[in-house]
This record gives sequence, structure tokens and C-alpha cells, in this order.
Amino acid sequence: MKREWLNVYFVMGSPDCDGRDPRVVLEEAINGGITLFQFREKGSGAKTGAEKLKLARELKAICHKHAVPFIVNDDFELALEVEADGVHIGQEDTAISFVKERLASGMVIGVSCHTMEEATEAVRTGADYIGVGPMYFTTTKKDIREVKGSEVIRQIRKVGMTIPIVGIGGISVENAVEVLEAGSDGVAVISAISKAVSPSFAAKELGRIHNIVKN
Ligand code: FQP
Ligand code: MG
Repeated sequence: MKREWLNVYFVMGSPDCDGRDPRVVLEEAINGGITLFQFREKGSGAKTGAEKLKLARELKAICHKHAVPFIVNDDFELALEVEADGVHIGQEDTAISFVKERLASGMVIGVSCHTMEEATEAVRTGADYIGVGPMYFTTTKKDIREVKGSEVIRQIRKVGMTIPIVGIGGISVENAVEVLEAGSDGVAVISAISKAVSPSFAAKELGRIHNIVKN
């Protein structure tokens, strides 16, 4: 994968879209310049089974039409089935080693980390990138760990780890600069784009901020 994939990473499933069509929200986010998409069909009202599979295929098609890579959250079997570009795995999900053995060649594996120790272990076991969070308080995810802000990212960079990092959790245009300045390659957001009046404008703003900090 390219580090630049993480610049503006949009994570979303149908429950995050406030009743709007997730396909339309994704199209708008892509128009606004997102660089990576993760299908995270979770929470109340989330689709399962054949409906989840259908939505995954539709969202992947939209991504690929615009050359945006498509990642599946948690479910590596679904990722394989829809020929996703990768999978994102948390500390409470299937073990990285188990997932890595089963992925198709070239598929990316992202791993959630909350501490320096987890980051070190993720690198050792072959993660392609890590998602570090929660940066800030969020209501999108119910089972969050302690909020530590950008401190963990700063620590990881301080010891010289070069793995691609994306910050996640409560990130918005208000605090994205801090995350990027701490050493994150990009920002991952759910509601900042999915619940925005204009997902396209929200994505564009995050891209603009990324550009200012990193160039
Ligand atoms: N980082 C990222 C990424 N995506 C995620 N989904 C998470 C972290 C959180 O398993 P996890 O992963 O802790 O919770 P959940 O499966 O409920 O999302 F960096 F890719 F943006
Ligand atoms: Mg997970």
C-alpha cells in the first residue's frame, strides 16, 4: 500500500449515515477527495448476511470506479469474497497471524492499536498500517478504550517506528491538525464525513488541512 492512502480515510456503514443512502454518501465523500474507504457495517440497524454482502459489493464498485481502495472492517472472509483491497482488524478481533495466512496476496492488513506495546506487536506480526485511537471522545463506537489524544502517536514516532499511521476517534476539522502534527500520516473519520450536511465539503476540508500540515 501507499502511505498516501491514509491521508483522508473514510470509515462508514449504513448506520452512520442518518438515514441517507450510504452509496450516495460514499459518492459525495469520494467527490470531496477521500483517499481510502473502510466498510464498517456495525451498530444498531446494521445489515447482515446477503444484504451486507450486497452493500459491500456496491460500495466497492463505487470506490473502484474512482480508484479509491476498499477495505473491509473485521470480516476477512467478506473481504476475500468481495475481493477487497484489504481488511482492518482490531485487538479484540481475529488474530493478525491467522488473518494474514488467509488473505490473498497483495491484500493490505490494518491493525487497531491503543498503546506503544500494541504498535510494536502489530509491526512485528506484519501489519501494513496501524489505526491509533481513540484520539478524542466519540459516541460513534460504544466500546472505546481510554482517550489519550495524539500522545501515543507522538511516542511511536519518537522511538523511530516508520509504519504508516492513521489516527481515529472523534477527529474533525477542529482537531485534525494536532493528530497530523503528532506524526500521523492521515486522519480516519466516520461521523465527521458521514453525518456532515455536505460529506463532500467535509472531506475536502480534511484534505485541505492535510495538505497544509504535510506540505
Ligand atoms: N482504526 C481504523 C482505521 N479502523 C477501525 N475500525 C478501528 C481503528 C477500530 O476493531 P476495532 O477497530 O477496535 O473496532 P471496530 O471493529 O468496532 O471498528 F485505522 F482503519 F481507520
Ligand atoms: Mg474490529
